[in-house]
Amino acid sequence: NAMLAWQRTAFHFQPQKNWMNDPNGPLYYKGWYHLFYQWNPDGAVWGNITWGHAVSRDLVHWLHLPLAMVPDHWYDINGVWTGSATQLPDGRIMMLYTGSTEDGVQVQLLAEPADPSDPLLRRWAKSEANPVLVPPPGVGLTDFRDPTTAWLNPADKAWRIAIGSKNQEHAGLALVYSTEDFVHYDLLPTLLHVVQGTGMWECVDFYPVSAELAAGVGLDTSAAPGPGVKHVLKASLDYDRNDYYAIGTYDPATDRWAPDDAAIDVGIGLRYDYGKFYASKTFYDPVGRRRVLWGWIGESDSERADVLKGWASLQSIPRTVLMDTKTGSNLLQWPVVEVENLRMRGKRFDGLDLQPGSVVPLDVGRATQFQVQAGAAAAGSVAAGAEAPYNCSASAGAAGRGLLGPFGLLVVADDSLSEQTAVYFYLVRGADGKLSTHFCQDAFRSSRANDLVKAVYGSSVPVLTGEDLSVRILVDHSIVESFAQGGRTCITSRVYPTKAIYDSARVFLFNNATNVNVTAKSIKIWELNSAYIRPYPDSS
Ligand code: DQQ
Repeated sequence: NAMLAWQRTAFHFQPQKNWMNDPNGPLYYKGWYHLFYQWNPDGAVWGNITWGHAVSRDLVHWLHLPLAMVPDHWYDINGVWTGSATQLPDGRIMMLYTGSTEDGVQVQLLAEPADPSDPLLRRWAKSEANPVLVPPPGVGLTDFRDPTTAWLNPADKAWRIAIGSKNQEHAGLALVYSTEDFVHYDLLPTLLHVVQGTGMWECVDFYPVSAELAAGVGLDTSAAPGPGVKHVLKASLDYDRNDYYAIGTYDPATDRWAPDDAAIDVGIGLRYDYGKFYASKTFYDPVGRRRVLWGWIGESDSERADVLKGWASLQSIPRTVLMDTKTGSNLLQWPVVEVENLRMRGKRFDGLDLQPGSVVPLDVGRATQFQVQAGAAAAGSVAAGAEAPYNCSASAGAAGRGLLGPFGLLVVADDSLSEQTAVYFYLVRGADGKLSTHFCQDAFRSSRANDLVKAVYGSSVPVLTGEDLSVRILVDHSIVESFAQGGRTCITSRVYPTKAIYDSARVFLFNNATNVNVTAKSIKIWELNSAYIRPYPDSS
C-alpha cells in the first residue's frame, strides 16, 4: 500500500518495524551517541517491552544494534521499562531502569556494560543486586518508575536520583534517593517536588540550565551551582499524556526544588511541545557541550492502521535545550545543528505580500521532506479593539477568521487544498490593549481519512518588542515538527494524507485574517536528504 509506505519517515529515527515508545538512557560513549528505546519485538502495539538500541556518530544517521535488554528475570519479566544513564567520573556507565516484575510490581534495576571496551555497548549485564529498589512504604506498587540520570549533590558529594510517583490524593511527585554505589540507596525524607492534581509523574527529568553561558552551551547534569544556574524539572503526565516543565531553583541542602513562578509549576504551566510529544529525556553531550532532548512521538491514526503498516511511533528530532536568556522564563528548543547537513536544494522567497484572504503557493516542487524557515511582519488594522482570548485547541483552526489571524504556512497540502496542515500565528488584542501571539498547528484537514485523531494544537508564544514573527518547520512525511520564535513554543503533529503524498505534496502561504497584511520577509526552504538508518549487519 503506497499510502502507508509513504508515512515512513526519512530523517526521524524509527525502528525497522513494530511498536516503539519512550527514548531511554541516551548517552555519548567513545565516539558514539547511543539511543535506547522501548520496543515491542512482537508487534505494532505496546507490549513485551524490551530495550531497542541504535548508535550514531552525529545524531542524524543511525545504525541499528541488537536488543540491549530483554525481559529475562523475575524482576523484569513483564517489561524492561524506562530508564536513564549516568556516566561516572571514571567513565563507567550506570544504567538505572524500571522493571515490571512477575507480579507486575515496579522495581528499579541496575545494568552495566558487559564489555566497556566495546564503543557500541552491545552487551549489558544486569546487576546481581537487582532489584536495587522496591516501592517504599506508602508508595503504590505500580506507581514507582522511570529513574532519572543521577546528579552529584555538591553538599555531601553523594549521588542523587529522582523517581516519579503519585500520592493517594492524586498529587504528582518526585522521590529523591541518595546513593554512593548505585546498589544501596537511602530514601530522603523530603520530596524533590510535588504538585497537587497532576497525577502520576512518568519519566521525570531534572537538569541544570544557565543564562550566563556562551550561546548554545549546556550544562552537565552534575554541574555545580553557579551564577545564573537554574534547574529544570520535567514530568510526563500520565493522565493527559503531555510533557510539562518548569524552571526553578534546586537547594542541595534540602534536595528540594521550587519553581520560579508557582503559577507555572510542573504540570500546570509550560509544555515542551503542544502537539504529540511524550516521555522525553535529555542527556548532556560532552562533545557538542550541549543538552539534547529526545521525545516519543506517537501515532494519531488507529491501532488497526498501525498493525496494517507494521509499525508505530517515531522519535522527535533531537533538540538542543537552552535557557531563553531574552525572556528568562522559558526554554528554547532547536533541532541539533547536524540536521543542517541534510540540506539539499534550497529556495528563497523574499518580501511576499499576503493580503487578507490570500493563499500563495510556494514553487518548490514536491515537498515531502524539507525544512522551511520563515520570518514575517504583520501590519494593518492593529487599531482593532479588544477581542476575546484565543485558544488554539478550542478554535476553528486555520479556517477560522479573526482580525489579526490566522496566517502562516500550509504544508503536506495537495494542489486543491483538500488536505493541508496549517502552521500559523494568531494575534489577539486583549482588554489591556496589548497584543498576544498564539502559535498553532491545525490537523483538522490534514487528511481526508476519518479514522484519525485530528486537533488544533498550540499555545501562546512570547514575541518581544522589535522581533519579527519566525517559524522553523521540519516536515518528514507523516510528521510536522514546528518551532516558533527560535524554539520558545514547539508543536509536533502527525499527518496521514491520502492525496498530498509523493509528487503531490505542496507548500503554501496563507493569510486568513480579515484586517492584517502580512509580509513574509524571508522564506528559505531546503529539501532534506534522507538519513542513513541502517540495519545491523547480520552475521549469519
Ligand atoms: N512507558 C514505560 C514506563 C513509562 C511509560 C513503559 C511512559 O516506564 O512510565 O513502556 O510512556
